[in-house]
Amino acid sequence: MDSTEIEQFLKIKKSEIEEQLPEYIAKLSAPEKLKEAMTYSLKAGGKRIRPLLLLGTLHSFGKVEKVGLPVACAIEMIHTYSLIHDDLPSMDNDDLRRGKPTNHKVFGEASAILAGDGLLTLSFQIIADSMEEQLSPKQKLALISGLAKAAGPEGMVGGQIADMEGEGSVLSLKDLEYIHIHKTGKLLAYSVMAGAIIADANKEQLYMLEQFAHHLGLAFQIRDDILDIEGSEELIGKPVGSDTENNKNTYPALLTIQGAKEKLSFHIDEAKRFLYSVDMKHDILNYMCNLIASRDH
Ligand code: GRG
Repeated sequence: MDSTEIEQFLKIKKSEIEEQLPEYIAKLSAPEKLKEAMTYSLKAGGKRIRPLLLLGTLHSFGKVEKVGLPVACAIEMIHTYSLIHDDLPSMDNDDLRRGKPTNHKVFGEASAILAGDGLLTLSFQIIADSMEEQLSPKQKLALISGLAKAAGPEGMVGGQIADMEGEGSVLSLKDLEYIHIHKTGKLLAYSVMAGAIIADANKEQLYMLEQFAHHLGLAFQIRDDILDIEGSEELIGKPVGSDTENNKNTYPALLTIQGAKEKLSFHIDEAKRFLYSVDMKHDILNYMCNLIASRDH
């Protein structure tokens, strides 16, 4: 596919994901206020990069993408829950997310916590209940266990607490990498791995894609760090330390912006090296690498 066709593919898949997400909530037999709070954040926008990675991986293996839609939606639900909880007064205490009032600003703190809890648990229900015919019990178990690992204490939740604990002190690159890999990288990497599991990839392909996804996840977070501070011209060229505006540890803080950009290119190059070692189509995932490296939001 050329780049126009890839953009079209991603646009179509994004709207399929966005149509499907609220449908899962609408059919729940649950209190309306909870459903409203869950739907509010699911419909609040976002790039949908994780579900698109899953569907892109399925395309790479020549599989019908539709079979991956439930797991793609489950991943986006976990991501949305993490953003709702991250915005809470006890965490980042943010009023706005994607330009809209945060969940707790609209529905109150207790309801926002429950909306997050609802999205987290519903994601597993969706995978367990879906695709009776297309997936073997072994594949379903691998998908469920992989998602729990990526999102839970060994993944995103572990990364989030390490991030909180590191606030206020200057971390080593190794500690910062732990945070990045776990807080953001694991769920992003799972999105690729879930596509590979659904496509019934073999052991070697799974290994190569795991390496690909690991580097892609790090690149995604480094780009996020760069975007956070790129506006502050005076910071360019010198370490910005952990005493920056929001007192957070970032790659530019440790390595300067230039150093962070070099790390970003390194991880993108490594991601592509592993991607091209897998015998499959590469066009969409290669395009998504470039998108992640150069994204401006
Ligand atoms: C609260 C358990 C728990 C975890 C929170 C994901 C996370 C962990 C916190 C979000 C804070 C943050 C800005 C992390 C940096 C990278 C990141 C995950 C950005 C948001 O993801 P995008 O860019 O967001 O995919 P959109 O809005 O496009 O969905």
